[in-house]
Amino acid sequence: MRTRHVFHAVDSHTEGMPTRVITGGFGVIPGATMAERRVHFQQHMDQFRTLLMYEPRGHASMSGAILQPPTRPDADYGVLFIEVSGLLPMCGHGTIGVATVLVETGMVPVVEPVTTVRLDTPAGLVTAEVQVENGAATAVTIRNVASYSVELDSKIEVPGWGSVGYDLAFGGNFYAILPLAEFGLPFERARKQEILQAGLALMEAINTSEQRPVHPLEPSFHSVHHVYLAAPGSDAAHSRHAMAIHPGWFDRSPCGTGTSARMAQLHARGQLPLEQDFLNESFIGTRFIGRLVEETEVAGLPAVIPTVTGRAWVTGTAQYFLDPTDPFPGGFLL
Ligand code: PYC
Repeated sequence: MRTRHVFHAVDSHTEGMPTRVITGGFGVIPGATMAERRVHFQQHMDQFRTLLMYEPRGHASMSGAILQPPTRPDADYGVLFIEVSGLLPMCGHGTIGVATVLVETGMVPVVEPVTTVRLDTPAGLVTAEVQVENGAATAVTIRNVASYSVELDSKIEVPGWGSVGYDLAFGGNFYAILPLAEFGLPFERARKQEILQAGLALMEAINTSEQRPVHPLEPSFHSVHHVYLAAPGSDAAHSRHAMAIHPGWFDRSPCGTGTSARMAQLHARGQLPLEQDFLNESFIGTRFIGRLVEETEVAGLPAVIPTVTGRAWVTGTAQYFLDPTDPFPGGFLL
């Protein structure tokens, strides 16, 4: 056996969506904040993301998180979120996976019945309250970063689909939110290819127009890579959706940052007050419970603080290698 690198991983899934938690192998990534470390990683280290996420070590819907020392004194760990799509400013299912792994491996001091884990993410401090019973993490509630509605009732011309109406919100990533019916498609997994194509076409249209969003406080957070396509009958109490994600996959989980953006959008529409449960269901039928707990602002824009509750399970541990003769040092996708 020969290897240039060894990456230590604890694999998990959150309501069906994988989080490969990289617990060792990177050392400290340069940057004074996790947002700076994210940019450094994008510019100088992206081949390790593709090595760990793409085939043959991962797959076309793979997702993970790299643990780091925190860059701020009020956090326990720093986290970078990696996916086939790139590096996310924040990831809800990933945070639930990380918190579960930290508790179940004893990487944080475990207190029953609730262990609090404070994570330094590129988008800001996110706390996770982990319910613990006999050493097992049974549920995790994250308090997410400030989320806000960017636009309501926007319209854009989408090649092949005509004029499409959508709302846009930030919940740690930017989300276009619209009823799937805008594309005239039924909410059926058998139609997933058309649903995905519609979501990707909308992202492309927004990102190549003046409607491409940029976060007012952090210009490295920009563009729409996620489209929340709501099922018929979805409302502010219970919403089902298919989450189309760049470059071409669906979230298996109900998407924590998408749940946060959806709640910010419903709040801006006057449909979801504070302290009311919001049940958000994924394309495969798994569920998160969201709640808005505070009103705040982001650069003068009205914003809300969401919490999201879900569950994760540890699925295994691994060491990933890179043999010096491996013809695919950055992996590949078909
Ligand atoms: O849970 O926030 C989330 C997420 C983002 C992309 C996939 N899942």
